[in-house]
Amino acid sequence: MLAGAAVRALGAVDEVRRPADPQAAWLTYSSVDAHHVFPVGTSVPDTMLMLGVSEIEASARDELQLGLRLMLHRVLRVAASADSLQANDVLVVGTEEEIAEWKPSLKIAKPLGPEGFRLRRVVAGKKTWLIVEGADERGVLYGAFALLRLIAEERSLAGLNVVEAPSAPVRWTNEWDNPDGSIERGYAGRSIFFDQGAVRGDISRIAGYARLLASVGINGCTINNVNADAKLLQAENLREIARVSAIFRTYGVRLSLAIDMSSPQSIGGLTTFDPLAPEVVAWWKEKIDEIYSVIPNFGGVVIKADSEGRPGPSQYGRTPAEAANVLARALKPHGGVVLYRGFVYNHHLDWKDAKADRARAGYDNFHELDGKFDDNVIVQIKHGPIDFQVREPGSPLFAGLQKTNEAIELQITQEYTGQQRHLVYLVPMWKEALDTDMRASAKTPSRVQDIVTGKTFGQAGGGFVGVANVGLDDYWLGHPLALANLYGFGRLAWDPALTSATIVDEWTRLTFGNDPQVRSVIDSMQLNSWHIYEEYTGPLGAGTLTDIIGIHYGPGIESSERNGWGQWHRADQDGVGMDRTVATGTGYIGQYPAALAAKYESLKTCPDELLLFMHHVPYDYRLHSGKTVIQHIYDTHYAGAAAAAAQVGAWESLEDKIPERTYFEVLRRLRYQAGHAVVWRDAVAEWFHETSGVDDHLERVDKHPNRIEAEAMELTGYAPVAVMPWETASEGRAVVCKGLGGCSASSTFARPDGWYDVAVQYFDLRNGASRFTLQVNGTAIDEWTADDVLPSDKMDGHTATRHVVSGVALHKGDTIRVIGAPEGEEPAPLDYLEITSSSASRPVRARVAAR
Ligand code: GCV
Repeated sequence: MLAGAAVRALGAVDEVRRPADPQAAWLTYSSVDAHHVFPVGTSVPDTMLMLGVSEIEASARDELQLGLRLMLHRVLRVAASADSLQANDVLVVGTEEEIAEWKPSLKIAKPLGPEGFRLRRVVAGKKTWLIVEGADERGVLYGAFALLRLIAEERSLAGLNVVEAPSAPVRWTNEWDNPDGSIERGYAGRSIFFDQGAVRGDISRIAGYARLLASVGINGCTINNVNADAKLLQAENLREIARVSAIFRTYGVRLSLAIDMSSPQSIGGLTTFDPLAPEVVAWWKEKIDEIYSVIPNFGGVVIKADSEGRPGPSQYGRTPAEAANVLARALKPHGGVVLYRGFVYNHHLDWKDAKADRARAGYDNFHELDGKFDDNVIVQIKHGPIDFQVREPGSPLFAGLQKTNEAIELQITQEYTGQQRHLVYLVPMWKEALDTDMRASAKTPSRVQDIVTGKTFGQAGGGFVGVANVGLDDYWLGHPLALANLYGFGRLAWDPALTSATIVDEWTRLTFGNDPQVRSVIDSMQLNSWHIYEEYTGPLGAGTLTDIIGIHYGPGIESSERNGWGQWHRADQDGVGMDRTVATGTGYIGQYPAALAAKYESLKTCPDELLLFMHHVPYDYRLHSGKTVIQHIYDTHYAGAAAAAAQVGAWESLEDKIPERTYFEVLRRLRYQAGHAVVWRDAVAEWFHETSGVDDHLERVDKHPNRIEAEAMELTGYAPVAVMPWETASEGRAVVCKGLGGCSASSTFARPDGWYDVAVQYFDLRNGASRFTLQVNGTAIDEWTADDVLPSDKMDGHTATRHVVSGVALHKGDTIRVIGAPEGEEPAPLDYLEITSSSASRPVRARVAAR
């Protein structure tokens, strides 16, 4: 349809993005050098011709106006109609159909793929048209964002000719938000959607989020936890959810809901939720019709069933396919889909059974159902067979379903990868999964990305789901640099062939500008970060050696053993690793197509980085690298912690080039991460040392010449206690202060005079904010409050924290004292001091004393 007028006010976008507002994320639209974008012979358009009037095209128009105004300082006039168009330099925006209707000569025979776009610059006599052409309305919006990205990157538009379409129709995020406003595995504040049991009154953050999603081509968002609360399907809640959907709609994002399979019983009042019972089938149909009556562009439902205690069809002897199809048939007339999660497993496995294996569950539960799912059902499969560990192989289920739509589930929220306190750019990890060649077909490529985009088996209804869990935090995900993961998820879903380096460089440029130093430092910090994190956490595919049955954050090496959850690494005094071979193990490897199974089955060809996922080996087993397994564990943990520390210096080199607030937000986290990496290093290295009895060739493990244990200091008020798990405190012990007036721990410095860095290792519990003061000869040289909100109220691997005071002048015989003042339920717990020669070039002043 040709647009006559209908120009929506610019306000909507302006409200979302205020200058220098972190909420703008990568849509900062900083000024660019117009000469790069419009080189000699070209000029910046001054007029925009909007050929369509839909809500989504209006969003495209607003975005283009905003972006050009901020980046090129050009306020675009919107032409009232195509007929009245006088200007020579025009930005033309519309769908293929609208453009062909406006100027038939511009029609290109080959149609764009669904949701795709074409950007081109056409010169016709005196007229120059910069054309944003979409296959449909979403394509127009995606084209607008793509053009703005090119401008932000200062690319020349002189020969503009770009044609793109997304790799797959499903490009969704899942948000694990609960109606009470909490977010399961969310690390960035409370829900932007819900509060106190219902949709929030203030939903102002939602437009900003939808805009970010659309800017990278995400077209769906499931707003509630897969551990779903059935009451969200009640009429009054659906009406409220419709408010959210109306905002999403303007950015082409379809809202969807996670559902609880027992809803027909729990909120519907039926006596059963057997998916095949006629009254249950009727209930779902009616409910889905009701949803569409209030949310006309509803995307569909996500189902977690028979998993981690959730109700499911197995209760009635029904299969996931039978359950999924009931929903699929109710959704079909409306164009909705079912995402049925392949994350179905028994969490009461017998850990003593050497053949039991959680990794087998996805394939075992779904493989036989291949071909039994309706065509609007998509099986949503986590990228690895366990649960978002720091390293896993691609799930064999990807190749196990050949007649079923599949979506890969990637986790943007860093549940097992540092919870947005540690910098971990996840795109390289996702790329490894997506690039894994399943060797499932001799004729067609069968990388995981080929399978989920339908190229291998022709099942083209699936795609990509990213568990985002953004929150009310200004930076959406907590860590400002973690936004590269949300950005990267969208870009990969659009085009999984993009490289990790390309994606991060785009993100850096859009977020921080085109300064080469900024790009090079941030890109390389991000690109190295996953490897660094893996080095100091979970080695060789053993999994993240964290507190598996709890919060999944700090080290907790034994927690995965001797329970039914099946995240075992099976480390004992003789060796480590899960034997998943066909020959002697759980048989998991046999779930892969033969060629890939052969590679994993043989120790000769199994890649080192997956060794302990696939095999159980003795500690002196030699890797392809030539190192023994145990020495590799020691070396990588030391290397990883050192590399984490080096990230701090890299970031500091950008001090003058990053907006101040963001600079300090990141710096604080990197410093914390460097300290926590030492906690990880020591916990893992010392646990394996103790368990294996094998010494570190480089004599680092369990040897800390610069350390002064708190329990060995002269204590006033402080009392020694044992810490559990033992490996999360130096020597397994710390001291706590029970006296309200404060306690102190002192030591006489016995080393040569010089400049030193003093690291104070303590525990920062969630339920208190103790004060610490560091004194030298009675003069306070630093003081701080342990007021971080780490995810535990105990002394353990989650709360172990380090505060470093750099550049302290110490003389032999000085008295070093830590004074701890408890607050709340936190007894100012202290673990040790570590005093190392300082690299700092300037001394600290006695800040506190001088005040
Ligand atoms: C939403 C893991 C997480 C759970 C999560 C589950 C899932 O087990 O720890 O919090 O539940 O995966 O993906 O369903």
